[in-house]
Amino acid sequence: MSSNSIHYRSCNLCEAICGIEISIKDDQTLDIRGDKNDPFSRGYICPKAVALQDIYADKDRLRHPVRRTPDGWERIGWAEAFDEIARSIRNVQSKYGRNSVATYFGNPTVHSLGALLFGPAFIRSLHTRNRFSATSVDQLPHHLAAFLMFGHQLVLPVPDVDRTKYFLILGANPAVSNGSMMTAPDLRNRMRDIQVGGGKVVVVDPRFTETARLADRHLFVRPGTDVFLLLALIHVIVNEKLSNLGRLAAFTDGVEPIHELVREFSPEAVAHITGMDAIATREIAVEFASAESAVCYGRIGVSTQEFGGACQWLINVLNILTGNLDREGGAMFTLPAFDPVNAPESLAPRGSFGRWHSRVRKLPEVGGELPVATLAEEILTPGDGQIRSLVTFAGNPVLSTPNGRQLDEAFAGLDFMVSIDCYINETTRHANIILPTTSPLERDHYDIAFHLLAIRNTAKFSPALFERSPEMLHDWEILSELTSRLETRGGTLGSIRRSFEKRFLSPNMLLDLGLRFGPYGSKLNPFSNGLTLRRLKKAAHGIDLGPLKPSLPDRLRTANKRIDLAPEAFVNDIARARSVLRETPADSNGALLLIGRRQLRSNNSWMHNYGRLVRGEDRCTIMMNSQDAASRGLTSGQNASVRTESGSITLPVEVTDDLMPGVVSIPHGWGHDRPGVKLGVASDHAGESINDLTNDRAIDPLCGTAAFNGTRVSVDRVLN
Ligand SMILES: Nc1nc2c(c(=O)[nH]1)N[C@H]1C(S)=C(S)[C@@H](COP(=O)(O)OP(=O)(O)OC[C@H]3O[C@@H](n4cnc5c(=O)[nH]c(N)nc54)[C@H](O)[C@@H]3O)O[C@H]1N2
Ligand SMILES: Nc1nc2c(c(=O)[nH]1)N[C@H]1C(S)=C(S)[C@@H](COP(=O)(O)OP(=O)(O)OC[C@H]3O[C@@H](n4cnc5c(=O)[nH]c(N)nc54)[C@H](O)[C@@H]3O)O[C@H]1N2
Ligand code: SF4
Ligand SMILES: [Mo]
Repeated sequence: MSSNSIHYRSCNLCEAICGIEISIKDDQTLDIRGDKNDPFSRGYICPKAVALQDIYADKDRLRHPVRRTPDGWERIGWAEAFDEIARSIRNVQSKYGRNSVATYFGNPTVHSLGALLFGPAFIRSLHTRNRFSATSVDQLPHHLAAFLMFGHQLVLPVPDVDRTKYFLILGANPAVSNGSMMTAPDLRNRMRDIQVGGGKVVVVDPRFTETARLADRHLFVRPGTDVFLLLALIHVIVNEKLSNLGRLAAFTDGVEPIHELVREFSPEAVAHITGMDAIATREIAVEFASAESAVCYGRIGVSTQEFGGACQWLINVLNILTGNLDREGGAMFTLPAFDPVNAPESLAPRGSFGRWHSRVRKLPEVGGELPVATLAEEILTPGDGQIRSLVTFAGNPVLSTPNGRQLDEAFAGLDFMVSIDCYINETTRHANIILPTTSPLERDHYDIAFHLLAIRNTAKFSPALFERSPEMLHDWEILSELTSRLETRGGTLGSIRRSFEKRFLSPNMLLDLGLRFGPYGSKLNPFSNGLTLRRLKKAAHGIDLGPLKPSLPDRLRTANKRIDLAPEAFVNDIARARSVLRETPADSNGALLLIGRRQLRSNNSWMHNYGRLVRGEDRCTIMMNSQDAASRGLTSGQNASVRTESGSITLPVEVTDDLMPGVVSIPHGWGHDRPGVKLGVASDHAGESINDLTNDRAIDPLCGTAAFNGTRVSVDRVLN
């Protein structure tokens, strides 16, 4: 415990980065509250923050490296573990080539300062093209659109929520998820403020969500068809001559091709595909274009579908054509104190697309990685370049990527697997060695990623609350050790370098450099009062650096410093939408369209082992509309069998007209009853995995992102 008995930090569990105040109670448990003096989160927290202490105290959390043996897991020392890992990976690579080793980095990577700073070098040290991450089941379309339009995959527009007069939300439920690719703690109140200020919030979602309840208007859309809605909105804006780029016109190319592109996509022409009323679509287009300021924001609902890439591109196009990019109340660019956009390429590359392709399905790399939807077949398909060995870091792809059962089978056949993770879970149970990392309260933290996506310019440093126990290592120490062992420079040189790095290249050193040379920094000038890590540390509640400011064309990283509104890859991709428009719709044959949903007391697959978060009713249910339930003789509480070509699961039904007819919803991240999982509480609340149903072949063919939304399922009553 730090000398001060009240401790301030940010919660690192989701993207909202809420400020928290922690004190230790007499019984040694922690009292975790919202920090009212955090200028950004203003005292807001969700129930997960309180569970930060449960992660720290969880007896299932690994506290030393373990090795899998025929008789179960055995404790091993760090040196032994590192030796064996380096030797095994080198063996596989010398036998089968560099690409025979793959990496998968999961979501908590982005919530760890050390992992973000030391992960890239580790991945490079393996010299493999088989790099995977949760990005390709998540926000990859945002990066591709940013790279192709603005010249850098991290030049990401963020909705200026606090000043907008019209907030159009597609496929996001920030009232539960607390926002994503938009760091905005307490979004519920921020949404209310939009309304109080005379603005409007409109939600388009196949479910009448918790966010939709707070909005002025909600419209159902058939899953996977938002690209048609977006094309129709732009069609109306172009046809009604409502387009007005304002100052963006001076540095935007490709307006004409967009006019051409949307011609045949009138609201009337697409209504049978989207299921949306054409008049309502026209109204929204006109309102959006005429609002004093407006911003369209789309998230998981529109990213993880067959047109995910095109959707994120068209969202930018809609914002740009109405002059709402880079203007107050529109979609703006954050200028963080540690600015990854100006960091060295080795840390934050500009981006890339299609430089190489996957071996089996020939899917393109995006930003140096391949779509995880192809990982299983790259392991299971024999031949040159087959993946034989895998390193996972903070990821649980068995539960979080499509067709998880197939991946389970693939992992079981690997020659060697190592997981850097805190638990023995559905994925890591296949590892030969698991290296555990310290938990959030044991490490210093700064949100490199989320200060970049924040709706205000802010900075906050979170010191560790607890000393880590001497036998534990931080994630960056593990990554750094593995990097130096795997790089060819072994021997004495390697060990000198290693000890130099450990002393001088800690995450805090790098952070200090990044802050000093960032946009608010002091550089190396001792007389400057610019930002340094020392100054940031003094501001225990964080620093507010003000509202977002217009920054174009400066912030663009395209070679000509202009926006490309119509990148060829995206424009060509609309050919697919055109052919759908011309097809006669296929009969659904009684199939329903499956979508996901997030839940407040959950966090992807890994927070179900904390009693306070899982108590109460079973949350892993299939929600369905009353018509669809009735026609199958189903009522709430009964079990339904849900089937696809990937597999089948059985789970309780929750009948609700919050869902559009023809659509069903299952939360992801459940399914903890696989053999060998060592999660006591989670196994008692196992639920079923939606990704036992999803299909690894269902992707956005443009960029390989998994197309979870709109999976066709059949649902039947189970006679119990
Ligand atoms: N069907 C469907 N599937 C989805 C989604 C969906 O909406 N629907 N959402 C997708 C999205 S957006 C995401 S981001 C992915 C998430 O997918 P993943 O990133 O693969 O999975 P997580 O559930 O986040 O698992 C995190 C893992 O990190 C470990 N961990 C936690 N903290 C730490 C740490 O500090 N260090 C280390 N080394 N390990 C740690 C946990 O034990 C766990 O094993 O799931 C995706 N899958
Ligand atoms: N409590 C909690 N918070 C989380 C997480 C969590 O697991 N639990 N996960 C975190 C992560 S990793 C992420 S990436 C973010 C995600 O943040 P969000 O994107 O806000 O997450 P979701 O709640 O899944 O919202 C997606 C919405 O899309 C809708 N949808 C599904 N298909 C379609 C479609 O085809 N079209 C449209 N228009 N809508 C569709 C769904 O009904 C749902 O309401 O949340 C983060 N925050
Ligand atoms: S909203 Fe996210 S950051 Fe805020 S307390 Fe909850 S989990 Fe933590
Ligand atoms: Mo995510």
